[in-house]
Amino acid sequence: MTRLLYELAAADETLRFSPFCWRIKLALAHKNLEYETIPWHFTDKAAIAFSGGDKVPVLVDGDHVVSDSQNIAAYLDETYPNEPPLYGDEPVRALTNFIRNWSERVLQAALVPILIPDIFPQLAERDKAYFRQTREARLGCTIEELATRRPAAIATYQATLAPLLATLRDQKFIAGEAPGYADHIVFGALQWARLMSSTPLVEGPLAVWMQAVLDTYGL
Ligand SMILES: N[C@@H](CCC(=O)N[C@@H](CS)C(=O)NCC(=O)O)C(=O)O
Repeated sequence: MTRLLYELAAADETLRFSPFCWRIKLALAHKNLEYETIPWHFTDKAAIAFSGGDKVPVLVDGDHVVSDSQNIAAYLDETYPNEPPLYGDEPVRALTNFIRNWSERVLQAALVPILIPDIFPQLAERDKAYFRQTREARLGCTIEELATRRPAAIATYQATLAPLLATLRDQKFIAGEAPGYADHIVFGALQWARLMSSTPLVEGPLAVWMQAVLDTYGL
């Protein structure tokens, strides 16, 4: 059986930059599950219509089709209980949920104004008009206006890193001695930054931690 993961790609299809897809790739590695990826572009909605959604990640695991990273993580824990847990039991599940909300609503939100202008030129040509229209509508300004605010956006992003940096001074991983799903989630956000930013955003202890996560899984 081939396990398939539909994953967001740039014009260069080796550039896979979705924070949500990265967390699932690490989750699959954590679960010792092999998979193949299918590069997907923002406007390839028809290619994932079978999932009932219009976003990636989408996991096809035999007869099971699961979309949304949250659903996929829950599915993996339910389906592969003998592999290391992602969410696991309370209170890890509850604390990981806090990390997910922080990562999406604070960290990723701080990265959006920095990365949108950097992502745009790297997209496949067929995605560019869609990306501009949807992101400008969401942000209420043009991509070019956003780019002029980069220094302030970087200062905000740096400030959001304080709790993460303090945590990684005390412990090797967010989940403790070994990476857990909380690490996968935050890794995904910073991998998005690392891959797409035109200036370095992930350095020092953060880069060391990211490498330690990758090394754990032999990636
Ligand atoms: N809540 C979803 C979010 C997934 C998501 O936003 N994926 C983005 C790529 S990072 C996407 O597919 N966007 C398609 C679009 O904007 O049209 C999850 O956790 O999987």
